[in-house]
Amino acid sequence: MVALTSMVDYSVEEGVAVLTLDNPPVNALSQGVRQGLKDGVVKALADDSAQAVLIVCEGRTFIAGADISEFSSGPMEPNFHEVLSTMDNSPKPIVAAIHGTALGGGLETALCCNYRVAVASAKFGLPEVNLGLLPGAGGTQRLPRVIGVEKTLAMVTSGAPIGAAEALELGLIDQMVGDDLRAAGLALAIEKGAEAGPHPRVRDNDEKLQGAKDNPEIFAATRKMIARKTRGFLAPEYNIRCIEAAVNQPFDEGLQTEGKLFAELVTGAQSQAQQYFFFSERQASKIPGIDKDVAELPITKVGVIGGGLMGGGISMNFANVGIPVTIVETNQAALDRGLGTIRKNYENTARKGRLTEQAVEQRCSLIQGTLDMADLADCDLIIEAVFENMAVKKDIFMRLDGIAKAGAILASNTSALDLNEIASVTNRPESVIGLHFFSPANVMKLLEVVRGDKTSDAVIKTGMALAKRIRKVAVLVGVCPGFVGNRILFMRQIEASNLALAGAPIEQIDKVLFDFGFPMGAFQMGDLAGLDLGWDKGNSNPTDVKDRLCDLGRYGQKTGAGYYDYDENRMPTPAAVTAELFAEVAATQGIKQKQMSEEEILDRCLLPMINEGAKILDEGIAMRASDIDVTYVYGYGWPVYRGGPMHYANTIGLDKVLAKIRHYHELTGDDFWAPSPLLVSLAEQGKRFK
Ligand code: 3H9
Repeated sequence: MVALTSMVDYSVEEGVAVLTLDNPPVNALSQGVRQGLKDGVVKALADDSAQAVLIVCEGRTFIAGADISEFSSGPMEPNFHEVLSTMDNSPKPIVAAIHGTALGGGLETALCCNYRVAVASAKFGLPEVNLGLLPGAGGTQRLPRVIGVEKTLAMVTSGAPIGAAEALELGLIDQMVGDDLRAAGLALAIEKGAEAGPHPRVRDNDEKLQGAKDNPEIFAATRKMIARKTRGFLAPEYNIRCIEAAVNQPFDEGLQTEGKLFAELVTGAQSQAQQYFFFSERQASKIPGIDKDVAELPITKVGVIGGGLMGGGISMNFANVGIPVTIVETNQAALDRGLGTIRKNYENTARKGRLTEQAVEQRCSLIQGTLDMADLADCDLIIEAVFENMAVKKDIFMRLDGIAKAGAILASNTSALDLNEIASVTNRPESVIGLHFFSPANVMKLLEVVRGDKTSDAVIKTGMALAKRIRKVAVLVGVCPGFVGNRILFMRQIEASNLALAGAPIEQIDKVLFDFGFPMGAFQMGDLAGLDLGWDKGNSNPTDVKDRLCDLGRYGQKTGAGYYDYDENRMPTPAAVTAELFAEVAATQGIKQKQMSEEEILDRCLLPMINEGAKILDEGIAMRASDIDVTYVYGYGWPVYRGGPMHYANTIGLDKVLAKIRHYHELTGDDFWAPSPLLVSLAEQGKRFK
């Protein structure tokens, strides 16, 4: 065995040059892997004792793609195209032996091999679109030649991988093999090495392109199908253009088109934001200061208090991964309603073909209901998910303290209340944690894990690990009103109302936010959440338009009217009454209404969020700026191609952000606009949020 580089070994076994890649954790195509692959193939071609080449990977996976961390450091030799071209032009057959995931550049590498074998659990995909990119090493030209244009379009625009069985059916792999992948790969390489060439090359076979040549409408159909989901993103469209090039241009020209479009994307702001976000998401799960020897607590049974929309959604997360749940309600009717809604949700998913009938039954059977809190005595984790009222929550935690077994975790789903106060009524504040799910809890990916003053490390570690188990992305935050997500959101909602008072129609404000990339604007979001949330009936504030709307029975979407009027399909139209109320309140406060530019609206909605984010960082409520960004993308629909509020601020430049905030501070004289000391200090030093 010869080490070609620190990441690639070369050996000859039974007439086959075996290139063994070892670049943990995912065998990304770092410089040492590219160099080793290229040198290995060149060496094998000159090696008379080798008649074929086998590429196989150590560790948990085949190559999972280009090394994303190298994109920002500029090109390093050897160029990946050069490596692939050496492979493509090899007269000796090359076999790829695949386990784990062959993703992005990994699949592109496999596509430059003459033969591919894989274990049954292997997955294949071109997920570059999720990084704001396209497969830039021939993937868009080669994959449609193997699996056809339609399937390729689906894969490159969604980024979703396919399994080995489907890959075999589509012709992407030649054989699905048993657990001894290396031996199976070697056997095929020995067999092919004995055959006279030339060996099949993907680039030479255009047969599967013919369908799309005859039916070019499939491109328009794809664009139409993904339009809503990919609004604002550049990469999906660029991927489609590359597949069009594969169909309409000769192979080498298609490669050039792909290269040109890749270069545009990789240096663009969207991909930079998405690459940043890829690492931010992974960083969020790392908690400095917790000893790695701290053991996680076992969670095998969960209790949920409250079977409403939130409690039901939370319960589904656990049932989905096979953890039994007991829901507690205060009366049978509420319990039946809650369990019924859960079943209906599962059945809807089954109707869309995403769940089998059997799975529906299995998941429903994991969710039991009770009216007796004492039934939670054997639960490892109990999550309280009742409405936001401190007295009610304290009462529940006091009772739970007497019921739950020793060591059980007591969690609150509060979205804004003081977790320490809740914990204080128990004799085990170290076992109390916040698990703030976002609505709908069975769909939204974010979980704010709230660390109380006394929460133990083991409980925090368990909370973070549990999130991963139920397929959520967790962000650890400290205690303050609204934690990270809602505290920042409050700022935007306040300023959106100020803008409406100052004369901007709410539909203009919402449109500016929608065009920025949010799924909906501030007022539509208010209507969705319900305007009566936090409204003190009979005690309305006459200068608060939200309260005034509630007085009129306009609680939001659920009553068919809120800031907007809604039709039976929940489509909003502007309501005269809302504009009149804003004008009336503005008049009583001496505010002169005027027209507003889109730029001013956007600045005034987003800058307070950034400023609050800086305060949150300064106070240590969030550990990192990137955690705030993860919260915003997964919890509040901040467009991932803009990275999150803190990344967005960095891209504008903190000096410019500060100048604008100071401008509004001076103009209004309102403390609301007082710049965060951290922002001031970073901006003055020419630094960025970290
Ligand atoms: C590409 O290939 C472009 C080409 O077309 C070429 C053009 C010229 N690079 O996710 P995990 C790290 S673009 C660098 O927690 P899992 C990750 O940061 C690429 N690092 O594990 C983490 O580090 P840490 C196309 C990478 O088991 C650790 O590995 N490919 C890369 O849940 C473990 O990651 C993709 O987009 C990378 N490519 O999931 C695939 N990948 O431990 C991206 C991972 O320090 N990767 N890391 O936090 C994935 O989807 C998942 O990582 C994977 C494993 C499914 C592979």
